[in-house]
Amino acid sequence: VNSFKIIESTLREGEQFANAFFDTETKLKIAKALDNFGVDYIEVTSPVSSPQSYEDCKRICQLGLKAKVLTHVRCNMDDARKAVECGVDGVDLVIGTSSFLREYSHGKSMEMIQKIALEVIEYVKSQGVEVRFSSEDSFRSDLVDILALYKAVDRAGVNRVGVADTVGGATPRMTYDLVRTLRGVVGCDIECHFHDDTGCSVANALSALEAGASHIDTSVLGIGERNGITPLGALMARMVVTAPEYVTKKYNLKALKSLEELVADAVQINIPFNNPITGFCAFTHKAGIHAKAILANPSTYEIIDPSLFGLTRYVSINSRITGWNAVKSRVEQLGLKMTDEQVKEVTAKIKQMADIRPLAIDDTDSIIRSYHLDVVQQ
Ligand code: HCA
Ligand code: CU
Repeated sequence: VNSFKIIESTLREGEQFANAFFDTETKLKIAKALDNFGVDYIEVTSPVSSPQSYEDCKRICQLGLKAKVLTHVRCNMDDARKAVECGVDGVDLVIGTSSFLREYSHGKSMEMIQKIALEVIEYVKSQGVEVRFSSEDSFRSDLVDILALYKAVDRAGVNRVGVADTVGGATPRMTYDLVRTLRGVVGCDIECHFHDDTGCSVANALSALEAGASHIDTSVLGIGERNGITPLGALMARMVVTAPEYVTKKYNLKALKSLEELVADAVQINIPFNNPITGFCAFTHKAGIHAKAILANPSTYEIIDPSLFGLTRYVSINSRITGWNAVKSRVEQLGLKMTDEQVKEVTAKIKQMADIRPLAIDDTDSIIRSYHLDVVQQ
């Protein structure tokens, strides 16, 4: 995989997050921040949802962003007309195709779905607007059914077809198989959307790309319906390793943290401690063995260079599992002079203290300073 596009859905899927309420000003701020980060597309809530959603969709279209603005609507003529009216660059059409959704949600047969889809696609295209067609709950839909449907919409000239793991039950292997098969059936681009109910949303995104998908849906911090979808930051972490040249050139990685803080703030959540890249300890090294190697060469225990994201690593010496090489580096940072023997001795003191209680950085620094005062300077 050496390239892919992001359909950023914080302003659509993200609005389905339990805590989300975006006023107009917040939406505009998020849209601009996403644009500054360099996402290819920004997907916003359907203008049919509410009068304010309609106004906001229009406003975002008028911002003149580099990113294309999409809205996400049900696959019917009324919704499609409203979407086009707002001035979007593209319309993402969606309809449920699993037997669950056909039976319990909209009640349409596959023949009906196809007929409506072709009509709506033709209309959107006739307006000079990009169009994507996606089945909802693709992984629990009948394979033969959806392949026939995708083939028909591809022939009708859609820009992309979409595969959605609406309930988050797909595995990387299932994803690979489905996308690979679909790749053999349609000529257009393939977009994928993965919910994270079973923790596979990032792995599935990579599998999809490996199988020939071109577009991945994300949201900032993964916010969305239930526990959300593929997080933008986690996907960046994955892809900066898989496709470093593409990712570092294309995206403004140094803006990731402030983008996440903006969204976290807007929906009143904290950035998770174990978040890829921006979690508070994502670049903290603790064990003595790790610290020694990291100080010699960061690649020993880091797959991602934090400086790519404008961040720095931190070597912790505040524990009983620290080692003298790490302590030596801290001694030097503090501008103190000690022999290796002395550093080893003060390391022993730190460990002794850390056996009794948790230490903060100030605690270890004062152990080092008082040792320096007492022993080194006599
Ligand atoms: C939903 C719709 C959707 C649509 C995905 C897509 C899903 O809220 O159920 O259009 O790509 O997860 O199926 O978000
Ligand atoms: Cu979704």
